[in-house]
Amino acid sequence: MTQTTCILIGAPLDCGKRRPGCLMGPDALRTAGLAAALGELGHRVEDRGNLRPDAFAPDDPGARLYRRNETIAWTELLRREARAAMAEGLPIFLGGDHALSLGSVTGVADHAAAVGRPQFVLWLDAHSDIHTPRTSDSGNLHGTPIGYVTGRPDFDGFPPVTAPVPPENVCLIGLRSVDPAERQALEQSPIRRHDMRDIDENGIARGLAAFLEQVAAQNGMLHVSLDVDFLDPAVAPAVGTTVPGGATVREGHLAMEMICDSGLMTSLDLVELNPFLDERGRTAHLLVELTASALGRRVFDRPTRAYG
Ligand code: EXY
Ligand code: MN
Ligand code: MN
Ligand code: MN
Repeated sequence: MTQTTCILIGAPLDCGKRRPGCLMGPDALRTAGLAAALGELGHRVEDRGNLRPDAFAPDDPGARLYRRNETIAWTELLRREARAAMAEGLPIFLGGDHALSLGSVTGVADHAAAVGRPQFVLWLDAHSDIHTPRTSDSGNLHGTPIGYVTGRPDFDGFPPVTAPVPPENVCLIGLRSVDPAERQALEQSPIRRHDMRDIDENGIARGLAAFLEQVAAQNGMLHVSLDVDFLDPAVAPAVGTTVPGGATVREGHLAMEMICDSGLMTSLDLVELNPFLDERGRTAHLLVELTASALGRRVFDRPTRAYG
């Protein structure tokens, strides 16, 4: 693939859920060799270090929404950083839990709106993350980014979403844990969704290829959000929200290789890595390998598949 400027943005945000540890994610990804792997593929790699949010009002530990003020501060910061990085290269957001995407996705969508192109989002996750603060029964904001970026209501105090991602531009792949309120929202939504049964029956390539065709046909920008729990916990144990029956290593690589072949990816999140739960760094290493596949690593070159 063509040389890309990969901008690594560390976001040690750990406020989207109760179980701590994702704050170590950016450094685990660095330790697992992310920059070197991308450099070996011929890309320019710029590591911007770890972000730190501005001061925020203390969160009430007993509040229904967990660490809301802190999440808002991260959202504002990440949105700004994402918007700026989009003008300079391909940002790779090193999480941090999935609340990171409230900021990364709104920031890249702001950029897409500014350049007059539609924004698309590919969400690789066991969960649909489409709650709003009102529907979430856990109060954990890492379960809400799809709700936020598509413009669902009730995100009081959060930055207004001025460039919402149209639900028909979102594709969820890997689903196997969906709360009743999320299921209801999805059933009324044009969001594309592929649960694990769909992957079992049709393979991961079919739904993904159809989505990539849609992105290409509209000259879209593609944000890919990779949650560790998309993968089966047997191969990716370092995540607090394991759900058995996830994607295999091969399905993960095929998805990443197809994304690479499409030439459509313009930004990437690597989220929910909790190094405290890892086994000798194997999950961090797998994320590095998958990212390398998304950015051109191949056993053999193949004729590139044209989309659109
Ligand atoms: N749906 C559940 C909740 O709202 O608490 C679980 C959310 C897990 C979200 C992980 C990051 O993908
Ligand atoms: Mn998630
Ligand atoms: Mn998840
Ligand atoms: Mn829930």
